[in-house]
Amino acid sequence: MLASAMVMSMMAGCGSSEPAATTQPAAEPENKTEQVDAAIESATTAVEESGFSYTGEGPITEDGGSIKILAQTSNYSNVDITKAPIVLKVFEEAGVEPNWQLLDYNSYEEAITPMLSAGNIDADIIKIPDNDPNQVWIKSGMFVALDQYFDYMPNFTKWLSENPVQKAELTAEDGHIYYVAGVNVAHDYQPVLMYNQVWLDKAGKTAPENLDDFVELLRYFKENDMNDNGDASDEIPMSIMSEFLPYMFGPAFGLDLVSGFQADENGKVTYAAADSENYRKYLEFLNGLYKEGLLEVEFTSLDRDKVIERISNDLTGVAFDYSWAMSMMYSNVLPYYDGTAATAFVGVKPLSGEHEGFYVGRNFLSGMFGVSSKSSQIELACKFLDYSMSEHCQDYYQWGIEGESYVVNADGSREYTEQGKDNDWLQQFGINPAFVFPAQQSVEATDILVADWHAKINADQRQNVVDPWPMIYATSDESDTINMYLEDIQTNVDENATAFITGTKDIATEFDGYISGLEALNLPELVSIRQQQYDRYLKALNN
Ligand SMILES: [Ca+2]
Repeated sequence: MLASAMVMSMMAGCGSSEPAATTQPAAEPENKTEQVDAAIESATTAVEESGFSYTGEGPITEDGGSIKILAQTSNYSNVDITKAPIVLKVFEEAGVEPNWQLLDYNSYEEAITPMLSAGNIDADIIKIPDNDPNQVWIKSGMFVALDQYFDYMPNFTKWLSENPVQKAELTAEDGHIYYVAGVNVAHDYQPVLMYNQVWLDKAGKTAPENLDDFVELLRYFKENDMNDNGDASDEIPMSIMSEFLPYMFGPAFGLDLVSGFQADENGKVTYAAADSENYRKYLEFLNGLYKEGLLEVEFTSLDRDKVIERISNDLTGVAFDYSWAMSMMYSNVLPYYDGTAATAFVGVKPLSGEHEGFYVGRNFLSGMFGVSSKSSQIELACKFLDYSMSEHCQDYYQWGIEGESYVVNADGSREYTEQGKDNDWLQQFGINPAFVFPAQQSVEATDILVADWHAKINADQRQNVVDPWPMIYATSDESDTINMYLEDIQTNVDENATAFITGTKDIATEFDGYISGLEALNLPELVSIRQQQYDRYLKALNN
């Protein structure tokens, strides 16, 4: 099998034409995405010597062959992704055989990074361990500029045309695109503020929309016997893991502390935790909650298991976590949950203060795949990668195969079959195979997995979710400076935040020293780099 696969791949290699040099691009184009745009516009369907042409549907070739893929195993240890029917279906329709090199999901980055650094990889398609933020692999020349093969990538070029933000993010500093990316659900099912609806009703209140009403509600929860056990002192008004405090309260002060860097409407970049006015107010607010016992003493050591334990004992009224937790981990453990929103932990609008609240989403792009410049069959690899990201295949990734994992109802809606509702079975079937293909997550398929009321809350809150700091490739100078300074700054910010909130540092007398401390750690230089990067991003986006 292996020998014949090798012969096939060598034969296929004979027919491949030499691509133009990619490591020495011409002068920087006026507009960053100019080259990519030109490549999209001029892309035609390549017709091969045999007369076969790939138009975006399977098969991708009439000659068979195999594709060597270096990627990850499933994150489910009992799933062999190479045997998953969905994955096999993609190869079957493409008309090629898989030749896998899969590394363990949990140690992928550690295992593949030295291989990439040494450049001794024999694969056609490679899943990179991160998003290559500093263009390390791009600059190594290890990956082909895909825009030079857009004649073979009709699905990818269509997707780029329809997604200008992601196109701008994927365009490297040299104006080329090197990776096909998977796509996260990024504005849906993100971290959200949740209340115990039964406690809210008992208090005769609706969900607060501003900080003042929120504090009033916490006081009410603290002072009253919300769980009706005859003891008015065992209630913990809110149970928030410390990493979610910036998500929950930063926006009311106009701060995206989750991304760290943020740009205002004029494109001016600042560092949120160095905002001498708003960040100070944020710390004063949290310090106030702490002093009053509304933010508990152990907030830094609270983990999700403890939150779940409290909720199962009906001890707490407010939570903040990934939306997923709402019906899947929190509501379902409440003693009186009956499957309806009236007895659940329910997600609500973000809190507002002097600034209108928002939720911070995440980046859409994830899981990047490139074609090796050492591949003996670059065109075939580009076609396979293109086919594997087509809408047709995304439908497999999100739903599986009709009649097996899902059925189509008379009204055209879909639902998972009984087997499809069994997560273990569905994982073995190969649902969302982002370990090996550029898979795109789907909101619709997620809606079906959660309670109906939960899907409705998600749809209501989508409008309040904003993009985080965009993914922007760094130049090597920029990445050197970022690597040198950013980690120390982040550590300093985290340590000081805890000290100011708990009062071991005094905001009135020590906050100015904190700000000048950040300057001494070279924050201004970092902000000017982020400004430079953001300007590049805007230029690519506004093309
Ligand atoms: Ca009580």
